[in-house]
Amino acid sequence: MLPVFLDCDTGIDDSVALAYLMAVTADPGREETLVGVACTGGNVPTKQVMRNVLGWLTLGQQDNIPVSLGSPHPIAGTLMTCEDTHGPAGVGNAELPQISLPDSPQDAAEHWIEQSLRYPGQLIGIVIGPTTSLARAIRRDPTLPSRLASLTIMGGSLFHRGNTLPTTEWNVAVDPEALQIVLDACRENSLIPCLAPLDATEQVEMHPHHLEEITHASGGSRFIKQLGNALEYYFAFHEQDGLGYLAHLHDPFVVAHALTGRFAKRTHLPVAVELVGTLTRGQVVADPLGRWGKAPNVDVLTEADPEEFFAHLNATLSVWAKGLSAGCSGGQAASAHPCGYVPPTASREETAP
Ligand SMILES: [Ca+2]
Repeated sequence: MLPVFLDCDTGIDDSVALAYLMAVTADPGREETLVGVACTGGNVPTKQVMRNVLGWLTLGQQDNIPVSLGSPHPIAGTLMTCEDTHGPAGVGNAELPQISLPDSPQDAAEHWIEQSLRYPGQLIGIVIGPTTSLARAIRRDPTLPSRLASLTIMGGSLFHRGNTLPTTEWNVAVDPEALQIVLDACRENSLIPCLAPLDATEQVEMHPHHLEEITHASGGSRFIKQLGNALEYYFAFHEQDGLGYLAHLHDPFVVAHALTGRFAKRTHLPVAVELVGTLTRGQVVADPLGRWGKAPNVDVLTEADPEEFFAHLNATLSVWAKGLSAGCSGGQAASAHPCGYVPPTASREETAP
């Protein structure tokens, strides 16, 4: 078993990434297993991230996976969110089972520490939202990176325009200090994380035909229908942003690379986060010519192979979604849910709304 820990800010592309991880976990031919999900504020507020994660896990019949809640705020300042990109609830037009949050959810930073201690040297850590929760965990336990088998972070825009401000990518712009804390700790613990910037992830354009192919291959799966409802909102946002009727599928691409090492090339680079600039705060600055005199501290994703990735995503998602038991559809109260959802008693309890 290869334990995978996901930290996300769900989010439409996070939703696809979560579905991909559920599919991999359910596949007896794959060793990777999703052992926990940390919810970090970003695309939507932190509690809404958790509602979305619980909703998708329930719809995907994997509601036994432990889910934790991050801080409502980034390391510095106040949280910014982007409902214009991901929809009012963060999942576009998808209708998810409405799962009440537990009274006392596990803290996401504690969850990181706990899982790294449970699987020392084995845990595959993946962050597809701001690095707030991981940075908080590292502040409590600076040796945490030494216990990870690998760490992959979606973030930054190195030699490419930003998608938030002219030079900044969303995840880093939300919490610049957090990424610098993580990078510093990785250097101190001799861990070279993989950084997946927009340079690579924006090469991964999902077009409507990709979604149609997955929907068809899944035999009209209700899970994929809800995922499609989410993605159609994402297509429309990209079109409104002048990028065409398509969706940059950052997060599932990064997760698939983290698990397989495929679909992109890597290069070593020294990078650091701009924390001060009045126009560029949150920019990830790379030093390809070595002007800082510092050794490379990240493996950066460069050239992506989108079509190979989409073929893999289709094969992984459609087989799994087709096999989900019938009658599991979104938009229903958990108590009446036909998937057989039974609230766990340990870390996630049903509470009154
Ligand atoms: Ca995300």
